[in-house]
Amino acid sequence: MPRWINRPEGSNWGDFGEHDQIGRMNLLTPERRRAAVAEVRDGIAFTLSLPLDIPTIPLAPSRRPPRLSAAADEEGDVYNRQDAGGEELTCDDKVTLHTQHSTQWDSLAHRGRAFDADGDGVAEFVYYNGFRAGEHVQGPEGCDHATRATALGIETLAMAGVQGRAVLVNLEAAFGNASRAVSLADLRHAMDAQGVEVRPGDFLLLYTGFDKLVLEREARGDGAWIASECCALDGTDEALLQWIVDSGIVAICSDNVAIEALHLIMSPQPPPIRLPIHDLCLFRQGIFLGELWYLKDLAAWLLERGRHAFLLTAPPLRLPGSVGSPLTPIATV
Ligand code: UVW
Repeated sequence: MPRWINRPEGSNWGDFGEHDQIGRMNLLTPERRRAAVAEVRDGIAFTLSLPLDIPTIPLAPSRRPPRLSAAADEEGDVYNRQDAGGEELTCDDKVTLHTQHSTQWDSLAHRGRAFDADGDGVAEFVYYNGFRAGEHVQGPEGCDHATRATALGIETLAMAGVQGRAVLVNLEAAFGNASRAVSLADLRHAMDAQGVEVRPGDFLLLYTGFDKLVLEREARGDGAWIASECCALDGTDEALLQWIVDSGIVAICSDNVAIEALHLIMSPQPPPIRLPIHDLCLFRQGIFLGELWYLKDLAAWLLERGRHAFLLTAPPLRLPGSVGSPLTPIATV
């Protein structure tokens, strides 16, 4: 039995194969990776991750900073443990890690919805390419609330070789860091002003200045609500959604919290699709989303030189069954 016979309007389900789990990442071909390497001119590398324990006060109630502790065996904690000779030491640790707390990839199992994929007249809960909640994305089960995405887990992205040409659009330079829902007209305005050329297979990075707000909040030590500050994409702009489809980009990554403006889910009467960019990208098109990246230094360097393209290397953890992953992306310019 095929998993689906109906696909959502505006989706590409099946275009990359019946069992595809990496969506638009399929557009990242060897030729495009070679072209990406040609963008490296100065050989300077930028680390695009926040420290993963930032924010110390979470931006989402279900997400917490990592908790490190010592690994243990029958003799107790393996931490500063002296070997038998007494001259050598060993440390092993373990971590409770909320995979989407800080700099992260969302996997394609991060957002799904009710849709009548099997055509029986009743909607069922499905993810990209018709993989089902409860069957392919399982959990929580058992006393430890174990979960597992047996399809669309983040390991599928890890195996895709996440390295290619990326372009950065500096929305902070174009519009400042006040709250703004960025339309296609806004995005085009910023891209034209900065000479940004987007090609199929590209990673689209949007710099908003939100990383600076996160770090300033850390320095102040408060939990001020900042999630709606700075630029974020306007998911209600149908022209913007169509541009994302037509552009051939494989991912959208930003220093902000959700890529898209959150006013929809915070309105008293949210529309049926509360996060339209997440719906388009993760559910319908298989376009990966990267959030809370640290882009400040790269954005400043590119702006100063009138550049926008570079080589991005950004694999997630190869953590089978996870629906998201922290990462330490590298931009090489
Ligand atoms: C939001 O916080 C709304 O986005 P995500 O779940 O993708 O982090």
